[in-house]
Amino acid sequence: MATDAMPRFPDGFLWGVSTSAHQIEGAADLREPSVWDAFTAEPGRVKDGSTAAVACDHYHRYREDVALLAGLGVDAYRFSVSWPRVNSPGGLDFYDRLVDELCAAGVRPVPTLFHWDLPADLDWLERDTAYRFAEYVSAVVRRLGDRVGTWLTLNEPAEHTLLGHALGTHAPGRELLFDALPAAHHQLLAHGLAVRALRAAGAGDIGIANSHGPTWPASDDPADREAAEFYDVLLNRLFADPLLLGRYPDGVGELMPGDVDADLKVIAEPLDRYGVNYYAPARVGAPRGAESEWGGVRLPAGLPFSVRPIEDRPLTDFGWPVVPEGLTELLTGFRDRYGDRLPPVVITENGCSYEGLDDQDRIAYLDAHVRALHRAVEAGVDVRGYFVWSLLDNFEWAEGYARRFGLVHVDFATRTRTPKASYRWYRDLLRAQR
Ligand code: IFM
Repeated sequence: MATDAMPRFPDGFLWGVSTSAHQIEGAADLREPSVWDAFTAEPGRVKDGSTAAVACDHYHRYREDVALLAGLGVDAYRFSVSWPRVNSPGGLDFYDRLVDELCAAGVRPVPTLFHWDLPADLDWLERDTAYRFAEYVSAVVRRLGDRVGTWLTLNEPAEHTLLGHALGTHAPGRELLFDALPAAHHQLLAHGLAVRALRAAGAGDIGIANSHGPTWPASDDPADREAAEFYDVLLNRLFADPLLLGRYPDGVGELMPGDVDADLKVIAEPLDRYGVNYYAPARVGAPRGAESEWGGVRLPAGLPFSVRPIEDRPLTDFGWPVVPEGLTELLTGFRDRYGDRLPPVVITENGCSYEGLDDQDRIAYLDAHVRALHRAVEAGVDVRGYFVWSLLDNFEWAEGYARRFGLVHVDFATRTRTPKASYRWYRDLLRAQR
């Protein structure tokens, strides 16, 4: 970890932490099922065989968690609203209580309206799901809009499409490869319809949380460069170009269903902020006729690219390379690519999985990434906030409880919360920034 003082961020910079409903709430008996409940019930889907039925039991312990946020001194808390819970009697009451508690603690609520827990009877391959999403969003903003000023529509539609619909390692477990693209289009359409619904209700500060990372060609060989460009289109541009430029990258629009040009007008509704979830870059080369590995996920041999290891870098417990300068590269690259079409950026997720209460590795990771973020600010990127993933250790999807991303340790037998060394480090960083 660097020992020199952390540089100051601009006045008004928003410091926060993130979580998501399915990963922390529990109280599954008090909501309708989501696609994740059905998925985790299938043997072998989640590595440790666990479910999120209780998770951190945040539903019952939210007051304790808001007290942890207040102790941390964050300006804002990014959580997600569970669509299946909102569909259940009394479901919105929970978010009403949570938002009241946050406001009383002086923490700005920043809800994400979809973080992968689709109601079990819905399907992103169906266009109608986008319209159902907008109805649900209208119900949420009607109830919470008097206290919530900042909204995020979707979390990481790229991963939800790739892992959930193309590769089948996440819910709903489909293995459609490129036939999964309609699920991406319908999520993007849902995003645009949600922006319209939020604006109609008077909301003024709207964004999305998209995951992005630089793509590094494995070599200068034209075949590696071409493969890396393909990957960049698939993971980055497919989800940013329609929002920011109002068009799909060349060759992609033809693969999408419906009246794509008309839909793009909805998808490109202007945004007030652009949320970026950053974890690591990817090194990508030409296919090698064999499986490759992407962040712990097996990629089939038939893809037009292969993901290669990033060597000579420390790895997190998840096996993800630690590359802080990738964040600076990503943000300056986005500024160059999208120019004044890029709204002010907020880092809506950044973090790492490590074991232990004295989590010096996490402190080093976060310290280096916050400095890398500052370099992007110095380079002229308009960055307005940074959210650590995550407040609590939680249900890490197909990994179950084996990956710990929290600033606060959760004992999953007792649900006892214990702040880690990184919690105190982040608290001290925020105090010094004030
Ligand atoms: O836990 C996830 C989160 O739900 C979405 N972004 C990445 C995190 C770490 O894998």
